[in-house]
Amino acid sequence: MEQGPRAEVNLQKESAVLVAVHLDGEYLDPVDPLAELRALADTAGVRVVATVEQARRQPEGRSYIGKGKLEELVRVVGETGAKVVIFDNELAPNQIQVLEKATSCKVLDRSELILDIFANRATTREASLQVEIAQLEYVAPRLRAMWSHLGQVTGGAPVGVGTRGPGEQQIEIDRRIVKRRLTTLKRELEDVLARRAREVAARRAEHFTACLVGYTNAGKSSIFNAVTAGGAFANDQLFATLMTRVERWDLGEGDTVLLGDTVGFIRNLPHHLVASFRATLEDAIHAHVLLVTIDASDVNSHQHLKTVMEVLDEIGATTQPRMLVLNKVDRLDQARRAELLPALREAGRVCQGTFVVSASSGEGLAQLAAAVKVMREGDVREVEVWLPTTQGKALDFLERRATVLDRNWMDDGVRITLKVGRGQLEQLLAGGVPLLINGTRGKEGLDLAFGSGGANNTPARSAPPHQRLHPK
Ligand SMILES: Nc1nc2c(ncn2[C@@H]2O[C@H](COP(=O)(O)OP(=O)(O)OP(=O)(O)O)[C@@H](O)[C@H]2O)c(=O)[nH]1
Ligand SMILES: [Mg+2]
Repeated sequence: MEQGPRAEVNLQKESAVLVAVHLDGEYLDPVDPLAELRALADTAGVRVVATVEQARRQPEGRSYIGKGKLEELVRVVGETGAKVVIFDNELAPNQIQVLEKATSCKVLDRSELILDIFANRATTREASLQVEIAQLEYVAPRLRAMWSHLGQVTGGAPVGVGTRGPGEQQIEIDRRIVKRRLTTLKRELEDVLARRAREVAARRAEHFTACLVGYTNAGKSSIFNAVTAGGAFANDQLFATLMTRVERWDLGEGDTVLLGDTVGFIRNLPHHLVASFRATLEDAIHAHVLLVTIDASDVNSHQHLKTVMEVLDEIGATTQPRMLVLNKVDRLDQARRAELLPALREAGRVCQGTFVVSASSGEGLAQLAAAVKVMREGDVREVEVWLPTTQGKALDFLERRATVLDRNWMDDGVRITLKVGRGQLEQLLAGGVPLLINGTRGKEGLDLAFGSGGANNTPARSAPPHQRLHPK
């Protein structure tokens, strides 16, 4: 059976030509426009043998690159014996077809390459599900014929770029098979999503959660490992982390919060991938505070920050405060620090505070912890709280987390005068503890004592004159 060029190629260890078309008005890495694609190729295990670049106002309709450039590409492929051509740009299915015919090579675009990396990294059922859905949605429409084997796909084995089946001469795509498979996968993912949402909600109600988010390779897992018991895989490659990890973070004086480490973002992240990775990013979406981590030593740090902010908005992580964490500053000398950091600080001014850190040397991590602590506590005030004696756990929580000034035991409850942060009381209320705060029940009492609005540092309205603390 004749095989098309896309059929038998496995990306790992394959030799590839990288192609980048720089379109008018598009962002361009000023130092090395192909650096990120090369890093992605490297991560996928591809051996880069040549690069071809072209500047164009807009893509050529049929083959994306111009006629002369295509001839050059064909020549380079012939000379190097490359098996794969990887474009930095997003290609339409018919363009892929034209390019494959001309070069007799498998042609991929950047999104497919990213999907391939994710497919190879996915180690959990959840990650595999998400990758396979993204691949079916993104890759399937671009292939002319390869789905005959899908009927035999079992157990969600990812239909990877490298495992593509029969080539162009084979039967037409059976879209019904793809659709059926997608329905099954999505149903399974829904279950995973629902379970994960419940887990995250439970965690959030019980603990203050901070989440590291940021560009891939920024050092999120390294920070995570430096401040928690660790266990996250940190490596100098893109997308080292695919699944969220959550650990306790000791902020000092026995004060702990939960810290999440998440999958990294990248410019032009395939849309389907963002959508299907929602489950993984659930922790980020619902975290109390986001630690937006940037590699300050990367020449593209500004662009990275912009991308991260956009992706956060896209996934709906919009309500909580963001803190800007500028990592890897050990790589910057004093002059570079003075030059770079103020500009990054300015670019991240929507964030509540900027922290200059190094996961390697530990610099700045204590300040970061202190700031998270302040954020968690929110506004600290002296209040009187009543809670039923049955709420032993909540009482224990207050004893540990707040400064108790006085306590009075009554028949059915205990009245405590304490200095406490809004955040702690919010946490107890969210957990269903029936508190009276300065004599008023629940959220209303909280707003009267601390000021309404819920955000930290909101000025308090003056608390009403102290009323009866006891409910009766
Ligand atoms: N010099 C220096 N290198 C760092 C620092 N933090 C992380 N690195 C290195 O940067 C690389 C990436 O670190 P990771 O912690 O895996 O980055 P990440 O943000 O988790 O990356 P992904 O999971 O791929 O999104 C590793 O080689 C780390 O050793 C730092 O503060 N200074
Ligand atoms: Mg990581």
